[in-house]
Amino acid sequence: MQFDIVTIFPRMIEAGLAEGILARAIQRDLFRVRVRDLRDFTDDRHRTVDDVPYGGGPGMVLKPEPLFRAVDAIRHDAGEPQAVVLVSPHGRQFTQAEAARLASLDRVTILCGRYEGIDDRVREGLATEELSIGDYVLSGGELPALVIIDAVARLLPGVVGDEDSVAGDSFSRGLLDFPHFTRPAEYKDLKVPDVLVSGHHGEIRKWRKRRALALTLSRRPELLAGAELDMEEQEILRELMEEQKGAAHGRD
Ligand code: 9D3
Repeated sequence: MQFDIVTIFPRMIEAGLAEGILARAIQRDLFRVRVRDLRDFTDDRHRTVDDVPYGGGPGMVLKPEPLFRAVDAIRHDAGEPQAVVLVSPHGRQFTQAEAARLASLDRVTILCGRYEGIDDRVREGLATEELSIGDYVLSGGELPALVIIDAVARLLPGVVGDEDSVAGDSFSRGLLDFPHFTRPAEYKDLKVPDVLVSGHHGEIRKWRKRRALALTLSRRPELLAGAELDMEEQEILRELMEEQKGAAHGRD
């Protein structure tokens, strides 16, 4: 898989890919990221990427021509991208399902905005989709692009060493994770649950299921609608919901 990223801050993208699992995967050529500096596609001496908005108002708007030319260069070097993602606060919310969809493609281009906005013809005539990473205001699209690359790359074969850990990932299964512990078994009066220390693998598996389900039920109950639960998990969930009901009655 290859990502092509268009940005006025290439070093922000490079810095985000220089450490950890993603850096290692790139070194091993498990996926590629080519970062394009938007200013390389300007045609004036000052390498101008923005201009004042038509109709007036505060702030500057990214000009369309450098972005169209950057994607032309990507097409020329690597062929037609299967997705041209405009990262923008107006986009559809990026989720684990969107990550899985993008991970099935082999060429994804991401356009990062800055300033107050981007000339809307980029959305209309260049991007194939628009994605947001959540409802908060950031200074630009570079961090969202890194978030998308990270979530997508983790789904590519070999990127995360332990495939089981990807399959078991909270949002892949549609549940929050169970609590984790390591040694020592007791620290500052805080104890690791006995069952985990016991070595009874059947009991441990069941405890983890119960804790993952209980946490999901209390913090993110809406996730349960889409979760894939085995028979044992369905049974545990019924028990937890009964306990909750019991507690609710006890309150009044
Ligand atoms: C002052 C301009 N803003 C009005 C509230 C609009 C605006 C434009 C551009 C706000 C933020 C940005 C920069 N953000 C992104 O490009 C962005 C983003 C985000 O801010 N939050 C969540 N996901 C994303 S994806 C791209």
